[in-house]
Amino acid sequence: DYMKKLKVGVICYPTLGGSGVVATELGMKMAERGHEMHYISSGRPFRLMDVHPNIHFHEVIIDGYAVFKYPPYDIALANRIAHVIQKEKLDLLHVHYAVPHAISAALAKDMAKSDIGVITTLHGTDVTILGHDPALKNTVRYGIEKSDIATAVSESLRQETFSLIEPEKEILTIYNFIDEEKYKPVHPGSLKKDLGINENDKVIIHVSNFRSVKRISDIIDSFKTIRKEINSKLLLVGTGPEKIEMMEKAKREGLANDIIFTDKRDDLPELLAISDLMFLLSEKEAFGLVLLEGFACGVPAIATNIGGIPEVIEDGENGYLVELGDVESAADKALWLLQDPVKHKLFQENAMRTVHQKFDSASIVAQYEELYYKVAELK
Ligand code: GMT
Repeated sequence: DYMKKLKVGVICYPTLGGSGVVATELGMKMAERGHEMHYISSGRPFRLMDVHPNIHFHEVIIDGYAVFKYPPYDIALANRIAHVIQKEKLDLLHVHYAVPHAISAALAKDMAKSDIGVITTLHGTDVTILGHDPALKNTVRYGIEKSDIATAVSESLRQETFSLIEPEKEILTIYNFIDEEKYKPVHPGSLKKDLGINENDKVIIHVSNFRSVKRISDIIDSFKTIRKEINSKLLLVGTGPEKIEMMEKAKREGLANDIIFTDKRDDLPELLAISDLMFLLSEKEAFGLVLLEGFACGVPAIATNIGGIPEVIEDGENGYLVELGDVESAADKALWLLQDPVKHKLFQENAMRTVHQKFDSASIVAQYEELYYKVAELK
C-alpha cells in the first residue's frame, strides 16, 4: 500500500562525515514525503537542524560510565531501539553501518520480540576497515545477514563486501546523493578577499575529516608543484587527527602563506564558489560524497582511482583520476585544467550534469522508499 505513510527508525552516527550527511538528508526527504522519521542516536544529527514536524529524536544516554572501562553504547542503543519500536510502533529500521548498528538492531528486535524489518546501508569504513580485522569480520557478516536488505553506496563497496566478508545475502547498490537545493552555484560575496586570496589566484579545495586515509600530505606535495607554475592557493577545510601535522608540513615546505586551513565551516557552497578545482587523493573511499558536493557547485575534481571514486569521476570528463600516491600526475592534470579556461568550463558543465543525471536525489530517494515499503510489508 504505497499511500500508507511509514514510521521509520533511523540509526546513524550523526557527526561522522558522509554517512551522517546521507542519513540526515535522506531523513529530511522522507519526512517531506510524509513519513515519520525517528532518529535514535547519541546526539542530534548535525545537518538536521531545521526542525521538520515529521522528524523525531530519541537520544541514547548511557548511565554507569564509572563502572565500565568502555561505556556499553551498542547495548544502550539496542535498549533504546527496542523501546522506540514498541512505543512508536515503527514499521521498519534503517541502519547505517553494519558494525555496530546492525548488531544493535538485531539485539533490539530480539529484546522487543518484534519482527520489524531492517535495512542496513554499508558506507565503507565498516567494511573496508573492520572487515580486515579477523575479530570483527564475522560480526560484520552477522550484521549484514541479520538484515532483511543490505545496500552499499557504490558498486565497488558492494563487490569489496562480497570478497572480504562473503555474506550470504544479496546487496543492492544505491548511490549517495546531495541536497541540490543547498549545493548549487552561489554568489560568494567577498569571501575570496576575506580569506586573503588574490582575485587572480586559482583556488584548489579539499574538504575532509583529516583522517590519515585522506592522504592530505599527498595533496600538499602535489600543490607544491602547482604553486611553482601558477599563482594559486590551497584551501584545506575541516579538522581531524592529521591537522596539526599538516600545518607543520605546510610551514616546512615554505607554503604557509599559500595553504589556508579554514577549520570546519558551514558555508561550503560559498567556499566551493571561489574554488576552481577539488582534490581528493584518499587511499580508501567507498564513494567520496564531497566530490558530489563540489560537482553540484561546478567544481571539477582530481581524485585517486580507488574504491567508489571511479563511479563518480569520469576521467577526462568531469575530472581526472590518478593512481594512489602519484602526486606529480595529480599536479600535471591540475595544471592542464587550470591553464585551459575552455576545458575547465566544459568540465564544470559535465560535473553539474553528473549530479543531475547519475546522482539525482529524487530518483535515489525513490529507490530507498521502494525498499522501505518492501521491508515494511514483511512485518
Ligand atoms: O570517510 C570518512 O572519513 C567518513 C565515512 C563515514 O562513515 O561517513 O565516509 C564513508 O561514507 C561516505 C558516505 O557514504 C562515503 O562517501 C565515504 O567514501 C566513506 N569513506 C570511506 O570509505 C573511507
